[in-house]
Amino acid sequence: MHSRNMIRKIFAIGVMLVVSVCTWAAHEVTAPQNIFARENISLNGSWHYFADPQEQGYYDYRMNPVSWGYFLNAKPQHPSDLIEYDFDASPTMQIPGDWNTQDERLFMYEGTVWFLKKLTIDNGQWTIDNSHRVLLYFGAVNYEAIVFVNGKEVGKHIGGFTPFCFDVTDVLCEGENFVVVKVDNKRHRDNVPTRIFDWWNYGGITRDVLLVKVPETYVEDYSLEVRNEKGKARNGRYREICFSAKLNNKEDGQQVTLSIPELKIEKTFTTDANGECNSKFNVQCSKLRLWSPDNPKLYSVIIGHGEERIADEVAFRTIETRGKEILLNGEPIFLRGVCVHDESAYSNHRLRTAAESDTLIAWAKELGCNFLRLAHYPHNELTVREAERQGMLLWSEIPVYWTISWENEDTYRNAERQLTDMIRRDHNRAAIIIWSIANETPHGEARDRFLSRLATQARNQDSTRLISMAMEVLSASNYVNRLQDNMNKYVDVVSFNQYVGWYRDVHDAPHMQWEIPYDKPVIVSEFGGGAKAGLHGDVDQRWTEEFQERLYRENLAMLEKIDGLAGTCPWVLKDFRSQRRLLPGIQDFFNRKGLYSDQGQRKKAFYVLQEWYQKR
Ligand code: GCB
Repeated sequence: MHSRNMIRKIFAIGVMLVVSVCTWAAHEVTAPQNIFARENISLNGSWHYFADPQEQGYYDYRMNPVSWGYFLNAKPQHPSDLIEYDFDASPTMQIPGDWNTQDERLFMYEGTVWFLKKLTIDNGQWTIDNSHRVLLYFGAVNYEAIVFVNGKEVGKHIGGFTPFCFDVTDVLCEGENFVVVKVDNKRHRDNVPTRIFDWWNYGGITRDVLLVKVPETYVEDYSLEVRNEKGKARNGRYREICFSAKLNNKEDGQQVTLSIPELKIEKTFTTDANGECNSKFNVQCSKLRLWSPDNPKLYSVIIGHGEERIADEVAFRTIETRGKEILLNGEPIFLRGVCVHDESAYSNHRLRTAAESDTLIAWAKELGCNFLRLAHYPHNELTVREAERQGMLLWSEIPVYWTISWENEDTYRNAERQLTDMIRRDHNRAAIIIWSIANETPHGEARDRFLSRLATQARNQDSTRLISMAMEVLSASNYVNRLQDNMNKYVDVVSFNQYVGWYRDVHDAPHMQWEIPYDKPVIVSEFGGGAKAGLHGDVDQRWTEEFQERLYRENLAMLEKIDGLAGTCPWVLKDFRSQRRLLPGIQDFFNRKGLYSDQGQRKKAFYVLQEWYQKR
């Protein structure tokens, strides 16, 4: 064994010599706002891969990390050389994409898979000079990613649904380069989410990969928000627009420009010693069209700094609560919602394209929705942008789900990082009105400490949106349900999940009473039951469309009576894959609570909800 390791080490040194023409100083950087608007080369497409269940490309037989690991992409230099992997001879899969649905051997696989992509940097096509940086961006990798460029580790990331980025300027070479990613989606007790969750644990590089070229100093982040109407200015009522921008370097005296041609706004701001500018200006109400589901008005904006021109489309709207009401642009709104997972219709894989987002949004619109609960983790940015274009309000959530390790500080840090990255990516998306910090978590002191810290973070990072979480109701007596949660004081909207008719007898529905002792709007963030599309029978026969249809009738009649009901989000838009759903012939690894089947068949309950939403 020892001599084997020696031989490997010699190869490793050889490969390292080849790649050592580059100097290493790669590091993680904050993913820039609006990444797709930056100059970039897409690394999407076909990547070589192979599974490595024992992680022998990373650890030796004593479980110590090895220097000759598969990240070197080593090749035999001599016929007697021993190298037990070969990326080039291994199959390819499409990235972005999960491995479970691209290779049937990996359908249930949870472990390590190695990926390789080669890229050629042609200096004529893409000059890398001293005045620019090159960033390697991943939209999401589930769950742990260790990234190597030309054999050198550039960084590690945990968390399956948020973007991350490395500065790889000093690791890239002109000519041939290779990126290797070790992806591991094993579940662990202390992860976020933890070991158990009711959706498919899609592994892989599931969202876009880009090589991004930015100036040495660039606009890392910016935000545009509108405030409520203000008193009379000379030309009538006006609204305040707040603009802020932040450079990646703390450079003062830098000029940042903002242009909104349709509003005839051209402004220049100067950064302070933190490399930031924060400013406010007035726009007449009569000129500004606010965004709403009925009128999803977007404005083209351009943020400028030096040679940079970052084009975006932004919307202006306000969201707030008044007593038990939710106000959009100052007017009460009822949220006609539905929950959805980030999984494509028809082919049931981790969603990859805007067209796949469109299908889900179109299905929700058919149902009469103006609101989607993006469960239970940040969804693809494409969905958020499509929803905004199409006037769909959104709830966006982090996967603090069920039984997180509340006492573990690393688990907390992980959750907070996911929250921060979700907010950072999407804080310019007016469609998102609610940040949700958790789903169905068990009451207790440690959990309260954990969640109150998260809520405070969410509030500090974004004071312009509502905060909520899907809570659980406690039975006070047989038919009396009381929502009593210490987290009440941290949320703007009280939301809870309940499954009368599925996990509790449907005949209880007419007798149920809901005690919600808070002067806040209420959203029922989940209710529903399963049905296999096309299975018909008696209303008392579980899994039939008739059973689900009655369950919806009973639930809607029951929920209508809730004081302060401001929205409903039944579970769920379409049937989705879940390893928890085993019943052969019925579930076959699908949670069947969809109002649509995964193939788009509308179940009978769809029409019950559609009719109810038409009246709301
Ligand atoms: C819930 C969870 C959701 C599950 C659902 C179910 O309460 O929040 O993730 O999929 O119930 O189908 O049981």
